[in-house]
Amino acid sequence: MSVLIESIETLVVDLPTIRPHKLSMATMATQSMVIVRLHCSDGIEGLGEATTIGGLAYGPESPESIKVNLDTYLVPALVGQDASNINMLMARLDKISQGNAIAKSSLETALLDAQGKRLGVSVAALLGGARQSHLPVLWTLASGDTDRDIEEAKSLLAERRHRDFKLKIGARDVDVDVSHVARIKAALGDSASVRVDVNQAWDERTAVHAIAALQEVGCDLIEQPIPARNHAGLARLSERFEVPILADEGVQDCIDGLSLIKKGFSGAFALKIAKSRGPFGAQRLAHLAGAAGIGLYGGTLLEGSIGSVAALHVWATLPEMAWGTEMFGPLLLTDDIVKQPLRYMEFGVKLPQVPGLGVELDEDKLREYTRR
Ligand code: MUC
Ligand code: MG
Repeated sequence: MSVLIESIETLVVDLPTIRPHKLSMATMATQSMVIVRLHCSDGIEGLGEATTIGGLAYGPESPESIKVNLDTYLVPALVGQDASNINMLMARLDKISQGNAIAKSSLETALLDAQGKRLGVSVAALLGGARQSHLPVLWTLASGDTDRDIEEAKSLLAERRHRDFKLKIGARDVDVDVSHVARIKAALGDSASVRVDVNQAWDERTAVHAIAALQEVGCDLIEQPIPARNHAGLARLSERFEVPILADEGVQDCIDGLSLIKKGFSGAFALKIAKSRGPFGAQRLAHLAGAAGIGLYGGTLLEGSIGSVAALHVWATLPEMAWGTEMFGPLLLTDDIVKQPLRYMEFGVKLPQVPGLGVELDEDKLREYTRR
């Protein structure tokens, strides 16, 4: 007998960040996540998360638009359908909606969580099996203050919580940014990897000048220095410099991946389940990158525990990623809406080994932080 999707609830949850998180396009003091609760006729509930950054400053989807699109279009297309055929359900969603990758990712995640619980296996097992149970996790230094960033990094290194650090730059003059990076790298030395994320803030000319200087001060990786759609420019920068270029906003899915590869891009790809409309799309992009010899990085849209653990299940199925992961989102928030937070240790995080995603909602906390 088939199991049907009975209802799907969507909630906007606002959680404060532990400190201001300054990116080139926005400063975050709160993270707003759309939480999906998918109820099936066998009594099983699947959880998913649709999260973006800085309202509309980062991309075309906001938490509010995601919720409206889910409630008005995507959820009605799934209610009453067989919950166990995820490929059919995702094809159904693609037929009625162009794009909306973040919203679709939350639904695919919830379907996988429910199916894993139903079959008694983890989401990683459903996706072919985990090859790793502990994954490295980077931390982003983005307080906006160099001394505070150095202090933060030193204490995280001492705790053995993180040893790779990403610095958010691009909002200030290049010279100011370069000296910020140089001071942090000099303070941490070889004990840490220091990388930057420009979030598209430069044009190609500025990038050429800035990357040369960043390479000089010991920066290990340059993420999305120029606008997302300038694939030819990303390819040129990757050829010009020894320091690798990481495509993030520029590589949402396999179509972008193919375009970059065809143009000769030789850097690395940041995978995000939300960009690729869910775990399966992220896996497909990873396989494309593997075929082209492109290194991988497990990226985040600063999701909370549900979105972060969903991505970890995917990353665990892949060969070890050249640049590790940045699934630190829950640690940037003052509280959590799940009962058992993820376990961060030894410069990484443990993959839960229980059926589904391995997280359970704390109903009191969920009520407390749900937007009314
Ligand atoms: C991004 O563009 O990479 C990931 C970590 C972080 O601090 O911001 C995000 C988004
Ligand atoms: Mg990025």
